[in-house]
Amino acid sequence: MKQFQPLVFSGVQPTGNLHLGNYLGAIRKFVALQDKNDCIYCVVDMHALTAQLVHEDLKEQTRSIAAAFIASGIDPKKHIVFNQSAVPGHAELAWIFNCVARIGWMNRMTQFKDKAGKDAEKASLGLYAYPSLMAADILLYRATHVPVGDDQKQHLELTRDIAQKFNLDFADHIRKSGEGVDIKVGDEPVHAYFPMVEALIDGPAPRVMSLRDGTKKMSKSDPSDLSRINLMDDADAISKKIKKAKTDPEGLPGETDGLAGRPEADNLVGIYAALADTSKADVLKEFGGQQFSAFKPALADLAVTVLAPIHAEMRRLMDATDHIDAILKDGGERARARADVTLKQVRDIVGFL
Ligand code: AQP
Repeated sequence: MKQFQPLVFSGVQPTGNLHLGNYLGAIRKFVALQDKNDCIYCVVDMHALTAQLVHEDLKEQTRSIAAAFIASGIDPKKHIVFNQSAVPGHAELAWIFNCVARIGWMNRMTQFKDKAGKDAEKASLGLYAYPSLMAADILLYRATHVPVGDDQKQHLELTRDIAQKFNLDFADHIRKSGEGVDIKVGDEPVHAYFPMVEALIDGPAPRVMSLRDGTKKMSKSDPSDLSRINLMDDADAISKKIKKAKTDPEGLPGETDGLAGRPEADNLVGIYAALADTSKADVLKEFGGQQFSAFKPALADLAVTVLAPIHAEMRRLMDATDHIDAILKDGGERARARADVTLKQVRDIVGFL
């Protein structure tokens, strides 16, 4: 019986300095998945235009994300690393998905509401349609698994909705094309062209929060640099930011229940657990009962140990522009070859002559 080939796909926007949230929520998972999976990792430069049209240096930012992927350990020979705009199929499939997706679905997207702010009328149409392009990014390769941070969960659900509607609306055409796969959605058998993607959002820090406010996501666009640890921060900056991180007056609890209602403490313990590749419960076994004055230096040391080699390699790669460009060009060609197969079949299914 025909099945979807397992394939991991994910992307990162070249919209500023990568931070610890991007690393723990996404890039580190990309690295872990590459041993046992076929993976495609994309610098989503077309998405970068959605919230801000003109960038100081989008090309340089694009290279820096590719450098971060490689410095973190992604093997661009074994897998594909490329920038989205190198494969025109992303835009073409996104158009078809714009016609599949319903306005009501888009209106529910919380990221649009957050990013558009109070004056949504002035937001770009691109920002509104962002999730449709994201669905196209993933489904252009008929990817089955998507490692992302928790903030992308809703967009992944929308990707499944788009795939499901496409599969049902074009069911007869898919059958005729001979390219469909029999799957089950819940208990329902469906003859699908696009798989139901699975979001990989696990680990102790699926949503890393701001160091200044434990209720806000750590984000590139936060005006306060003290709110995040950037991958390009040196050891001194990392230690300073962790030292200044907001906490509450209590010490660390012995068990995870004691983190409830303490967002800053929960965040720092989660970061430690993720960096040490352990659980929050194990971190609290070690540090429970101690004050933040003892925990913060240990966290800073750990963060520096993990991030310093990545930082150094990123710096080296950022000076080797030709090397990064060659990796992206090669990845773009390989991605395009795969995308063209899907596009040819989708055009046939949709009925384009
Ligand atoms: N705070 C976070 N915790 C865990 N994961 C996160 N990600 C982002 N922030 C966190 C994950 O990083 C991947 C790439 O994100 P992106 O750059 O494509 O978009 P984003 O989610 O919009 O990232 P930022 O940093 O918040 O940027 P701005 O400020 O520009 O909006 C995704 O997998 C995301 O889940």
